[in-house]
Amino acid sequence: MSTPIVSIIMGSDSDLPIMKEAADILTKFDVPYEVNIVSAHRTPERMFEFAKNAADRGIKIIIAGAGGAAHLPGMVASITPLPVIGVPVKSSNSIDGWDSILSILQMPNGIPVATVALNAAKNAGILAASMLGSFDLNIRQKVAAYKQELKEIVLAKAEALNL
Ligand code: RP5
Repeated sequence: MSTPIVSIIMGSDSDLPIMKEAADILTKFDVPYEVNIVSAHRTPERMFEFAKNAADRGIKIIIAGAGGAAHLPGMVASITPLPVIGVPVKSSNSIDGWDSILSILQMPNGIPVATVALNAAKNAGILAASMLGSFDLNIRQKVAAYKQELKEIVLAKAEALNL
């Protein structure tokens, strides 16, 4: 596989069933990615090393998912100059998901995290591909084709209603 340009990280392997959706859509777009577990609370030194080195390793965008007191995306964003897309995960320690959403969304001025909806790892992958597509025609065409697919699905459903 080619050198990864998107890094998908998550606080725990329990986030994987959700975060896998980011990997799956990046596979569809032929965007090389890596997947790893990096916990802000349980492995803070590992998180620091990851965030410090990601850009030098050739990573362009980080997708970070976490649940509950979801500090991973924001802390990684505070260390790396790369764009960070945050995925709030409704995890076993999450009250109702709002804790994860607000922990990732409500960043202080200066340290943004592009936060997608609860469990919306697929959208995080699409957003990452769209951002890369601004500079890579091949990826842009794949994202455009995907949107065309979505459009055709809706049009087919609308037509089916007009029997
Ligand atoms: C967060 O705590 C992780 O991102 C995960 O969503 C949640 C629960 O982790 P586990 O106890 O399942 O490992 O840090």
